[in-house]
Amino acid sequence: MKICYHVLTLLPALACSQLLAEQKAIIEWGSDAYSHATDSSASNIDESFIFELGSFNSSFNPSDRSTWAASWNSVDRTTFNEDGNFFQQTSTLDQSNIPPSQNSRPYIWGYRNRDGSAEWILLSNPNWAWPTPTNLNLPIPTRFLVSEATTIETGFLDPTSGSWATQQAADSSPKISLLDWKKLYFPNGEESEDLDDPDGDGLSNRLEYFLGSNPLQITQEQPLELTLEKQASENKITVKIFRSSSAQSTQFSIQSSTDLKSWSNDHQNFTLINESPHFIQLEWLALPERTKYFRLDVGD
Ligand SMILES: [Ca+2]
Repeated sequence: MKICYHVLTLLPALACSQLLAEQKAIIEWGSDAYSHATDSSASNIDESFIFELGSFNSSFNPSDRSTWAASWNSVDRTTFNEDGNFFQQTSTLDQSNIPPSQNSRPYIWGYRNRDGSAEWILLSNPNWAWPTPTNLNLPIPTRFLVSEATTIETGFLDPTSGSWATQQAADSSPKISLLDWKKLYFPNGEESEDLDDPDGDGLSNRLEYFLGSNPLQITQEQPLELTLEKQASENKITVKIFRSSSAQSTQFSIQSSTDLKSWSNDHQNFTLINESPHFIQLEWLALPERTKYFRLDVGD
């Protein structure tokens, strides 16, 4: 009330904005439970899939998939519930998070958060609409449902049977920040620091984010794949580092040790030989040593 009074006195036009700032729009979005949802290899979609509600800005060109991620404005996201075979989220929009391009239609973009290939479904309906800054009063309930989508930019949807599937796609899945990624797994502001390891698998939250693994479920896969090829006078050490295509650019380095106590940064000795959004492969021609341990250090 103090703010309203202050604004009313000095700048009457802004008083309305202040009042509107208190309005909120509620959007329920998702898929029907127990729908038949599969990936492009006809395997059931699992919790490695993330679904986002958002819109594209004006540079969105449906025929150029490589630009999609850069044009994407994410409003909210959720993971797929593989027990019930659905995803569902209730998002609250106010002045702070209405998509910047209000004329752009809402889209639901589903993608696999960890895999050797990009899998997407991107769908919408011309009747779906965002609230506007001057009218946040959407009908209650406002629902954007997969079963009602009519525009499929990639993926498949069969409204008659309720089936839908993701599709192989060019590789530019949306990026997610470490902070937003943590909100997915610790939604109610639960404390979990970047270096915490709530599932006790030896991988910190920051490393799980880098790998695209679930921080609440023990990860079996090793983040590093190490091979040694003995040559005449030197050893060829190859390191393959797996990473999530959804993680934003993250600093990492390879460290080595001969006693597991003192570690030195060996990153500068490695040469990049292969790279994809899902892995990095490096090589080092090193002088033979008896035993050497390697570890991956992921920074901020
Ligand atoms: Ca962990």
